[in-house]
Amino acid sequence: TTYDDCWLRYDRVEETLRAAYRERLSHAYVSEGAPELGAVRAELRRGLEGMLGREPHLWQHPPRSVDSFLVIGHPEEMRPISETIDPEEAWDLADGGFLLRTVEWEGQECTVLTASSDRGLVYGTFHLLRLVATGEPIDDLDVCEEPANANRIVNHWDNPFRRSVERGYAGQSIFDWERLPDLRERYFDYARLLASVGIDGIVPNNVNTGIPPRSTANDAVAERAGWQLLKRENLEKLEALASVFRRYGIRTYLSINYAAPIRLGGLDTADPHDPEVQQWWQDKVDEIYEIVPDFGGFLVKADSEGQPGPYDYDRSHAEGANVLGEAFEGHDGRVWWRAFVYSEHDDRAVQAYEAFAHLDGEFHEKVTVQIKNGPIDFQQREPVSTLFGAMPETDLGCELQITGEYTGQGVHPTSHVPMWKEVLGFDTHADGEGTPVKDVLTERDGQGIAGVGIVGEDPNWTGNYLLQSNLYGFGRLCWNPDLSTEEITDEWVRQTFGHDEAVVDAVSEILLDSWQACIDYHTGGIGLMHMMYNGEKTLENHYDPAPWEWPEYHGATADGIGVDRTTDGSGYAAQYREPLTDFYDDPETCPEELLLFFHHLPWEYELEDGTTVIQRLYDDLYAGAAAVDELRERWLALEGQVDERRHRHVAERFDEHALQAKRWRDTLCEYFYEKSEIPDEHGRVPAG
Ligand code: BDP
Repeated sequence: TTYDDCWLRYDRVEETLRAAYRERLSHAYVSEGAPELGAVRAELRRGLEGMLGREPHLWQHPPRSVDSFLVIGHPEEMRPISETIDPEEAWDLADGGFLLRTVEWEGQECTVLTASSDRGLVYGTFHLLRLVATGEPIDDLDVCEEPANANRIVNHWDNPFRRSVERGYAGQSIFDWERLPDLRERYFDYARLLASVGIDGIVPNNVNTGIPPRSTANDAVAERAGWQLLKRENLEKLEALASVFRRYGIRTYLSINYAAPIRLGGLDTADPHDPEVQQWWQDKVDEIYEIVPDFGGFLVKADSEGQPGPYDYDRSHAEGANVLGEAFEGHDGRVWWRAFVYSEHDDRAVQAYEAFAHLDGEFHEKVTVQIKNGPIDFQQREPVSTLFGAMPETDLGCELQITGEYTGQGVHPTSHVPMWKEVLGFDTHADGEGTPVKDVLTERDGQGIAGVGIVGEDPNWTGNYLLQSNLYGFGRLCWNPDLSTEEITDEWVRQTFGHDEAVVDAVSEILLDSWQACIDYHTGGIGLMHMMYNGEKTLENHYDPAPWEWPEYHGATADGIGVDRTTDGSGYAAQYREPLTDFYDDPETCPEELLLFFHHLPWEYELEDGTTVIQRLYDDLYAGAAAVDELRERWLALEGQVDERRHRHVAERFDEHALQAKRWRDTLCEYFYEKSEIPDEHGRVPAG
């Protein structure tokens, strides 16, 4: 292919291991039936041929002349399965779960893969192939896996027809609506990548379905914006796309525009209380299911950044969402309603909670409220959104950003995995101590995790080869939030770069250290954020430093820095459950990494180790830029050990990364010096 295989390279496994795998996997008896099973057979052929040097022999009955074989099918379906595994075990698993077990059957050794859903068999197949790719033994398997999160969705911010990707840094959109229903090879490969890590849904179009805010798009372009995917001719295109993803157990969704009853339906209102509007949505949803029978549902950005919504009719977000939720009654799909809504409050951190928390219990059962991980906007590090602890009666979903809008975009190889671990592990205290976000998200079937997509048309999919690890890690964590960052990173590196220990160590260390470095040079490590350049109109860059642009987010003045978000300040801290409020309210107990998010402190306020705030900021900014130099050195040292194409590509990005980290360091140091008039103890600021 002309583009990269990412972690599905299926490189030949070391000769010493090959025989053992061949013994077990050269013969496979695979159920025929659902389209997913075609995907299973195709993947087995491709994976095993690559890794073991020959395609497996596929049987339609148990092979008799061999000592050992692989068998894949539903419980009770085939004798080597029904006679060795209690079907209840498989039926009891969550949708997508599977069992992978070594058993003896009529004198033969069988590797059995069984699941109650076709999707589960797809996941189990990828799991087995991953074991081979990572060099794990498979002679005595006893694996029982099921997804922790019921929904694991990628939200593409792709603008259909124009093929641009909002916050995409890897080229244009892979989805070619002009040509659909014609299919591209790339759809199949993308579906394989997603299914291999357990993703079960995609929203192929941007949440900005109207003319994107601040865009200079003319009317002709606006006519082609995402809202019009609800037209019948486009739904037929959607079904073509869905037919590919369905083979891999992935359901297709749509971002919709709240004013669609007006724009498409010719009504003069989109008021959710209007019976004609209700009927219009009902008819539209029914029509979609006629065309796309496994349609996943709607994603909605309403009353946010220029998009229409229920506020236009003085209705609440619950009233707004429920008209859509009702339209999904009787269908196997639902509405993902984003909580990314601003309000009147001066402090942006306070706003989403203000708009949503009081609506707990009012949402229709077919509605999920999708909350960004933090209260601001996908910053390098944020406290966890207060909403996760505030809406026990509502199906909540968590929105993460796979693409690196604020973490170095397609250039800096910042791993988001440790950040996501921190978010999912955060104790909300919603139901007393020990109610982490990951548990809040897994109470009911209408919940889950959404990630803002990262892929584009670039040959490497993600802008920088190393950033493929974020798509991989996103899926793995949605499947199992208890996997450690180290485990996920190790799996990804081995499948992507092979098993040379020097390479595995170096690449893993680069990724494991990348997030802290990113925080340090972008913000210093004590809770500042949102100091990036926004740019003029359509040129929203979010990449370069510009701390003077949004002073309200860092609060630097002559006397100190940080924003008072305590109970007596903006009140954000008071939105948490106790004891979190007290904990954040007091600068003595507030964790240092979030200190300036919650507190405005004098420049010479002493931190625990005796350093002053201003000195710590200088030190962190310098440490961050130095860390990037070191990451770059580690990568450069791999020359000759990683193929030249990938090595050179990543090295070039590191050159730019190292410059950009210093640009951030110097811009921020200078700015903080101007405000504080306190020089660096080590003579670095002000510069020479
Ligand atoms: C911001 C992005 C903007 C998105 C918005 C959103 O800069 O492009 O449209 O979030 O999430 O982070 O809707």
